[in-house]
Parts: sequence; structure tokens; C-alpha cells
Amino acid sequence: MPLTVSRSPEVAAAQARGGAVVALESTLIAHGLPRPRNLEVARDVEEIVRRQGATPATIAVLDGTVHIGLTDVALERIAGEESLAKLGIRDLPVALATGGSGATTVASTALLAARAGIDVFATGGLGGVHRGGGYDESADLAALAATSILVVCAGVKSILDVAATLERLESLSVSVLGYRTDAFPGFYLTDSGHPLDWRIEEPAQAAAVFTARRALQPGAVVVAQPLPVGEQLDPLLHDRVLADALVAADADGIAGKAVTPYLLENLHRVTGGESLRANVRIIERNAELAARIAVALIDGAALDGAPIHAVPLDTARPAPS
Ligand code: PSU
Ligand code: MN
Repeated sequence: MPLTVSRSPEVAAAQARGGAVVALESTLIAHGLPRPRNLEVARDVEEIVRRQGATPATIAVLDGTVHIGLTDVALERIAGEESLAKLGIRDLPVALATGGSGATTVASTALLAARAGIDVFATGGLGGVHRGGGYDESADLAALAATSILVVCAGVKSILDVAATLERLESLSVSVLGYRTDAFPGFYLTDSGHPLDWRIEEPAQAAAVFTARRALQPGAVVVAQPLPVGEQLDPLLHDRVLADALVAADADGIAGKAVTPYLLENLHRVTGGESLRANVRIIERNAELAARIAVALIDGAALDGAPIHAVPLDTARPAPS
């Protein structure tokens, strides 16, 4: 059975003319942000991508069909439907075979985007290794290891064990670049406290690394962009509410794919919307950078067979302008 995908007219037109396209995930709309702000953000982020000269492709499964690019009616459905399924890769075949609907995670969005010929994907924070004794590792990590995609994010959600997640990304040979930073971002926080091996300064460098990666083997290039210090969540507030949220999740017996939405919702509530504000800024900024990278990737490809050199990533050297 071939995989049937429905492209929005906008995405189909962009791909037909070889234009830049940016994939956007729908789980953060359906399960990561509260209603009705989530719908505003979903629309706003698409506009940000368009303003950079790229085409947004928000991805979801509706009534058994993969949608690459959503109409406004479909966006309303994703944002508004109570108890919409959260579809990781393992859930996709079930939804497709049974005519189901759901929002796609980083893992399933990356897979579907790559299958649809989209190279660049913007999200908030990746899933990863959860904290605590029980073993919980997001399927995002294995998916990124297997998929040729460039993902722009603000690191991994700070609800996770960041050190363990970075180790897993290394084991899985996922390329990780800091965008204008030497430190891995901490999602709500500018700096997770963990250093990075590679730093880039310009979107074209991200595009060149992705091109080189694709020539080598499948697997993702993660471009980690931090919030500016002035826009991060107050670190003291962050540490206090996160500790409380983790205890509450444990006490409430939250498990499986409910963990991430539970923790995010708890934080948005107890920070009086401060974590939500930071989360929205992360998504907006990442969408903008992803669009600029997608445009750079198209421009690079138009160099007509010119060899693409690995960019100088050494921070001691000045970045090419
Ligand atoms: N980042 C956000 N908000 C989110 C998520 C990530 O800012 O809602 C979602 C993504 O869809 C990610 C998923 O793939 O959480 C990870 O869930 P899990 O930990 O169950 O794999
Ligand atoms: Mn999990």
C-alpha cells in the first residue's frame, strides 16, 4: 500500500517551483500549548515562515491521510479538538489504517517531512531522556538518527535529563550545531550548562552541513538556537516550578506519552503564563531561522554543481559573511 499524502496547494506549488519549504509539527499545537493561544501561535508561525520567503508545511494526520501543509480549517481542528491523538511513528500505521486523526511529534513529523521531500523542520524542543529512575526515552532520538532532516530547536525540553540526552544524541550520531552559541540551549533557559562541539554563525553554514551530512549517510542535523538571556524564563522560577512539576507527575502516576504534555501544562499554569511566553518565543524564533536555512539550502543547490565545502566551524575563525 503506497503512502498517500495530501499536500496543501501552497506546499504543492512551492515544491513544484523548487521553493523553500519548512515543516512544522502539530503535537506542540495540540498538546504543548493551551487553547486558544495554540491556534494563534500555529497561524503566526506559518506567517513568520512566509515572511522569510519560505512555505510552511504543518504536518498532521486527518481521517487516515497524511497532510503536508494544513488549511486554516484543518489547523482549527488540530488546535481545537479535545483528546486528539498524539501520534509518534509507531502510532502512524494505526491511524493510517483505521482512518484516524492525530497530531505528529518531532519523530513522526521528521519522518513524514523527509518522505515528502522536505529538508528543514522547525520545532520548540526535542524529546529526549526523561529524569528519574524509570526509563523513558523519547522516540524523537532514534527517529533523528535515521532521518535526513535539519531540525531547528531550542535544545531539548528542560524537563528532561539534558546530559543523558546529549550522550544519546552522540551515540546515535546525530549532528548538533549551536546557532551563535557555544552552549547547548536549555529550552526555557538560554544555557543548559552543557557545552557544544560545533558552532555556526549563519544559516548558509547550517545548510552546507546538512548537504554534507546527506551525502554521507542518513541522520539529522540539529541546529540549536537559544533564547536571548533577556527573553528566557527566570532561572530561579524555572528550577523551583520544575522540581514541583516532576514530583506532581510522579504522584499522579503519569506515564508514557502523557508525561511531556502533563509537565508542560503544569509549568504553564504555575508560572502564570511565563513559561508559555518563553515557549511561544522559542517556536517563533526557530520558525524564522528554519525558513532562512531552507532558503539558503535552495540558494546553495542553485550553485549548479559547484562543490560544497564543509564550513569552518572553528569558533576561533571569523564566520564568513
Ligand atoms: N516541544 C515543545 N512542545 C511539545 C513537544 C516538544 O515545545 O509539545 C512535543 C514534541 O512533539 C515532541 C514530543 O516530539 O513533545 C515528545 O514527546 P515524548 O517525550 O512523549 O516523546
Ligand atoms: Mn516517553
